[in-house]
Amino acid sequence: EANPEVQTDIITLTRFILQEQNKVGASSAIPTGDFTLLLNSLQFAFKFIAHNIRRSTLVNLIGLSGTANSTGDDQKKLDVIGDEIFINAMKASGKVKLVVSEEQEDLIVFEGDGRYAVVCDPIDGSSNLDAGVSVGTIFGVYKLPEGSSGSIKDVLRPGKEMVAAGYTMYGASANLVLSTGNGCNGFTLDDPLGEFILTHPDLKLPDLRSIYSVNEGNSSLWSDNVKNYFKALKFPEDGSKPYSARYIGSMVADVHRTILYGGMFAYPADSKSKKGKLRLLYEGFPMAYIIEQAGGLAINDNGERILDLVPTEIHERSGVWLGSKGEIEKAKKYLLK
Ligand code: AHM
Ligand code: MG
Repeated sequence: EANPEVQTDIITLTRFILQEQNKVGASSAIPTGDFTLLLNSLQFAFKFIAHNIRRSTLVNLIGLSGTANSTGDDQKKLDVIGDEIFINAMKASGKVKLVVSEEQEDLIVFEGDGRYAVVCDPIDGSSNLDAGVSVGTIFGVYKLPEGSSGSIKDVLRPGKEMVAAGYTMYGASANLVLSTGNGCNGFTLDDPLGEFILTHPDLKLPDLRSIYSVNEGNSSLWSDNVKNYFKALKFPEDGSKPYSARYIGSMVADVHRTILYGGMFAYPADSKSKKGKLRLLYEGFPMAYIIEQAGGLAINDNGERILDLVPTEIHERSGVWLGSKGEIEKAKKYLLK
């Protein structure tokens, strides 16, 4: 008799992607075999980075007791390790022509005939690493235009042209949230099995939720519109309950919570960071893509749709406002006042 406690027919990431491709058919921007291989390399990078983050505390402890190395040094290493793991995995896939990484000043072009461009922040939120707080890898995938042999123009394109985007959050478990433009799905890494398992099919954010997520320490630097919006959440004029504040300081973790619980997340431009802090190409675009696919909205400080923006350089910054549809519509009213 089958044991009812053991699921014997689980949907792994690879199985899920194959199923999706059978649904969409060959007309998809993503040829079946190529994307499966690219995704395999992405999965491998996430597992490898997760593994290094998990053991980093132990490695640091050993280092501290035996050597003079400061923890800061070791943690810096993790940023570099994450970057190297990601780039090597993309190169090894044979399907990627170029990579843009937050950790690399210039784009990296590979030999060979890969037809994809991958943009990434290998370990986002790394200031949180020392405290064991969740961090994540953010990524987006473009298909190279016909005839391109790989140049910067292939990634200076609007985010809506991405064929896939997502992130992996390294928290209590490694959680991958992925979209190939056909909704948004969440997978959890089963460590001993070494597979990402579909645990959150067809993720959708609630349309409204009274949670705001922003670095309020910057509030004296905000524009009046931004100040007024957050003030209205805390001191509602209609006598309704004030909003709850939640801010982790890791974009991936703050966005992940926003997808699961609803609410809004923002990193606006301010008088010190005149263009905002977050990067458009590999932070703003992938997160906006995921949020829209989950039924939410993502705009910049001018109320423009983030996915319509066209970066003029690979490390360009942008104000970011994303989350539940109703909450971002409300924010937009204040931004455009
Ligand atoms: P990083 O790419 O250098 O890690 O910076 C990005 C991070 C985001 O994860 C997070 O939303 C933001 O910076 C937090 O910034 P702050 O410490 O100014 O609130
Ligand atoms: Mg980052």
